[in-house]
Amino acid sequence: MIEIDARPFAFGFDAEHAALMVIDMQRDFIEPGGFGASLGNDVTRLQAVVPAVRRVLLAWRFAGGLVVHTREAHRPDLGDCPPAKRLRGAPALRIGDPGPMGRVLVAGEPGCEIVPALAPREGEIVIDKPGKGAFYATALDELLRERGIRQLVFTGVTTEVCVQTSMREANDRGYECLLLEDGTESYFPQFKQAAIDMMCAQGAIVGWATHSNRLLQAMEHGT
Ligand code: C5J
Repeated sequence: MIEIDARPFAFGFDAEHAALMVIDMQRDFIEPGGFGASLGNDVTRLQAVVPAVRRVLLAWRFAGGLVVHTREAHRPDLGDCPPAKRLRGAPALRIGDPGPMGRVLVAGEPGCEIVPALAPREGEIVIDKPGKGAFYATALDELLRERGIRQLVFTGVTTEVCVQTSMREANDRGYECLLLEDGTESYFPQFKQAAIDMMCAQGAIVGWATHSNRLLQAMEHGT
């Protein structure tokens, strides 16, 4: 167990039983022409965290740890996309519509893929999830439990939507969750800050937050 300086207090990192979560680092959220942009968002904010996530991903792979990537991805027939989700709001492109990177958030389409800098490697778990949370309607919990995972280190986008929802789901299932503040981003800086503050409040009611350098230092030196 290694103590990592974190909010709201030190996180006891247990590398043997920890997995790295890379949430929805998909072209549809991060690149121009995708779902995020179709909702009127500035995607460059999200692009800025790719290097920090990559540094952690490479270190995690080097250490031989379990990596889990998620994608917000629907079946081509959209049978797993409730109308309440597809018809929400007035985006320029809805889920399933053809766009510059193929059908929006549909499995197998170019926009649904993870950005090349973070592309999954053989042996890493890739979870396609129809909801915002990584545990809803997926086999994630079983996959983690059968590998003895008890702690999850979170990176990815967006902080207050899929990252926060997944962290809350994980916390309710008994996992200890550590969020890397510089490895997550939102289209709205105030929402990122508020989401992290809320999750760390009340004695880490949902989890802990730290900077990726502190995790990397702990992984490298055990301090
Ligand atoms: C959103 C996500 N924001 N991955 N998805 O719709 O956060």
